[in-house]
Amino acid sequence: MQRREVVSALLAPRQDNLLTVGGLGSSSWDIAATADNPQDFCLVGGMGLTVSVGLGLAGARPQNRVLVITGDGDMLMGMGSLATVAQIQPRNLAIVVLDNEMFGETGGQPTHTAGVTDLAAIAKGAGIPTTGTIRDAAALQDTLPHIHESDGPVFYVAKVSAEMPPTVYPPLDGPFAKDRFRAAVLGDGAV
Ligand SMILES: Cc1ncc(C[n+]2csc(CCOP(=O)(O)OP(=O)(O)O)c2C)c(N)n1
Repeated sequence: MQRREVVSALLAPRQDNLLTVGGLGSSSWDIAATADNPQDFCLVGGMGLTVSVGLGLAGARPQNRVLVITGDGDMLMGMGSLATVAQIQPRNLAIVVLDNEMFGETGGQPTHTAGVTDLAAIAKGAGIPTTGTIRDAAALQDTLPHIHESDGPVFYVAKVSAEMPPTVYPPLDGPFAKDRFRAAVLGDGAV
């Protein structure tokens, strides 16, 4: 699949109560290319903690659906977070890994998923009840209701091609991005 098509399918049309957390680099550019939405918080350069940030947000905002969209390199660095997600079992958390089997931002070095590593199996083994690997558009359409509505936590790997589409930046000013997200979630009085 093409990564931008996957992220477009995830975010458009968009549910009002959806908050997204984007991983570093490419997944953040994909989210920004879909729309500049204040309910998206993109880590941009921070690696390995995207699921942890999403987990904390899901706990703080049970009235929202939280969708983590990140890359295989980020997920491999933060695999332990899947065990913590499984322990806590947040019903409102969904995780989608855009798996291009490489560290795209840093030049396309192959990751472990290009070899023998299966992130969906790792998530299942960690104790996340709903997991899977999506390989084509039809499977993605079938999976969208689970990502957006099923009791979580849910975890899916979306296999995407190695293409690197043009960069579209989300806000890169950290304090601005944080304040904009807080205001979108909690109201203007929160900043
Ligand atoms: C702690 C840390 N180590 C290394 C980097 C350098 N780095 C930036 S992007 C990236 C690759 C990310 O790969 P992946 O999550 O698979 O995203 P892709 O761009 O392939 O979608 C790396 C290693 C970093 N930002 N932070």
